[in-house]
Amino acid sequence: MEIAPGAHHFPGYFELERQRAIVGACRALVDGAVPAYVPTVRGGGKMHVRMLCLGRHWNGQTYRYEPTRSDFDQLPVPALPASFRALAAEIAGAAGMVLAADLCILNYYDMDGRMGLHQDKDESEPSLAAGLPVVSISLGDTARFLFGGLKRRDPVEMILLTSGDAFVFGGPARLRFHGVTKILPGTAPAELGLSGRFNLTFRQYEI
Ligand SMILES: O=C(O)CCC(=O)C(=O)O
Repeated sequence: MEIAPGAHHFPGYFELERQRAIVGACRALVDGAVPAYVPTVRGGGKMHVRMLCLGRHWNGQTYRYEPTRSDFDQLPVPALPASFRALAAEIAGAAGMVLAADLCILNYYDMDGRMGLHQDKDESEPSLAAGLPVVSISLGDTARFLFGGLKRRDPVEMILLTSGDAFVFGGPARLRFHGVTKILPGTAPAELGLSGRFNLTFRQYEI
């Protein structure tokens, strides 16, 4: 479903078994040797998610990507699993786009999780100029996702992202503002045994 030029929502893209496999991988990663953490951003505020970057680390102080978590614990960023990279390519292809993801931001939202309206614009200039898409996968509790325009004050559309949904924004939609206002507790499929929500966003820094 193309909701705007370059923006595609795929409700229920992943059936339950695939969701379960991805959730298992996410759980192992966020509680792994290099665990997810709550970033402190510029100005000192804490984000309302637990974040783990794969492939490249997004530094919440500099808003730049780097190989080690220099804003937190100095650990090297874990690799982006090949299976994750393949998921991103598959979904981008379903939207008629190409993505060789070299990084993923994996966020866990608890029932109070949220993310303010923002643009994803910290990838390289050539990547942004080419409109290489952001590919997003939602698992677990439903999120109220806001999708706006190219200016912060443009009108926003509210979209419910439920477990198994994929969302892609590239080309003319690549720099649209977006955010998450609310997690709807208890809405995850019981079979996942997950309270809260995982969201994976794949991006390609390098062209
Ligand atoms: O959780 C979501 O659906 C959006 C995540 C997001 O905006 C981001 O990681 O930049």
